[in-house]
Amino acid sequence: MTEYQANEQGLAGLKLMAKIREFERRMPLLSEEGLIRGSTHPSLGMEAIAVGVSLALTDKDAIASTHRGHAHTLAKGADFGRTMAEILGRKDGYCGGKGGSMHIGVKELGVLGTNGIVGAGIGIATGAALASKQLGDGSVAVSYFGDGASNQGVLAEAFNLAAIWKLPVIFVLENNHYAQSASIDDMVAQPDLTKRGEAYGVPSFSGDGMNLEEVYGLATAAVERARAGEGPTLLVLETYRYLGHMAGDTEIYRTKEEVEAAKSNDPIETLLARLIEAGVITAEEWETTSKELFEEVEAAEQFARNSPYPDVSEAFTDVYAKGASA
Ligand SMILES: Cc1ncc(C[n+]2csc(CCOP(=O)(O)OP(=O)(O)O)c2C)c(N)n1
Repeated sequence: MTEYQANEQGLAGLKLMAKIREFERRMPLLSEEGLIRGSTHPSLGMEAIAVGVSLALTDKDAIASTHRGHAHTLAKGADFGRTMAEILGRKDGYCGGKGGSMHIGVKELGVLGTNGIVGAGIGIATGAALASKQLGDGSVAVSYFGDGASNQGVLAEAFNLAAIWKLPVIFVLENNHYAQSASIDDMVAQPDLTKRGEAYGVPSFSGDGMNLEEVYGLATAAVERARAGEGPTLLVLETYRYLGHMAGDTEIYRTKEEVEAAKSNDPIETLLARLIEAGVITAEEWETTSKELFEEVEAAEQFARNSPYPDVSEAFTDVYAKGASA
């Protein structure tokens, strides 16, 4: 039993993970209903990374997310209703419904955007860290990216610049072992991905991405290093996505047994068991609490459903920066 998991902070993390999971569980259902245009990429099973990293950050810190970025955005403090509205393309969404699932930005929370271009956030976060260093505002930037994205060329340039300039950036590699249908075993010859960081002089650590406390501990240390001017850190976190890559994924590239085995190490269930054992919450109390959390997500969904679509006259507003010519 560890100190973090067995206290109120652990309970707050548990609640946030459960609420995010309920939010994400609804994605395929909303897609089936035809309410989501294009695809969404839920991250059930991967909640401990988003929550554990976010708990180590403040509103002033920035994150650059991925195509699988709802959890990162929500964990950073985004409103569940406005996030859902954005995914459904509604006016009350953070980008007026024009960004959708893969382009949600929340400036006031430092959410620089989920991103449909695999690997793009690596460069964006490194740029944000360069800005932080030049402004001297003490903020750090986090780039979340997958094992697939780790093969993108941008990683080499960003890691190198971040290391030589000692930029306050944390590279969070979510290793869920698949890039769409491609297994990491077929895509990477060197399975130890921390070597990617070490090759560029970026201190690199691996950890259990299904364990909230472990993620929080690694992220906290990386944030401290960054704020102290010591430069970038790479965190390679082992995780698994329970659902397919997106709605309609036939999942022929993995077995049901493999998915079930991964679920036996579920981040929510294991933390709940520890909190119960430590007397922080009882099973009955959790039943009531989780019902309340689900009701909050239901309210967020209703808020989004009731929000109108943006007017067609809005199609070109907020698309270019003021003063720029099209
Ligand atoms: C530059 C680019 N190449 C390819 C794609 C198509 N694509 C979308 S998601 C994805 C897999 C990404 O895998 P990974 O980085 O491991 O993230 P995960 O989906 O596992 O979270 C691919 C290849 C894309 N969106 N952008």
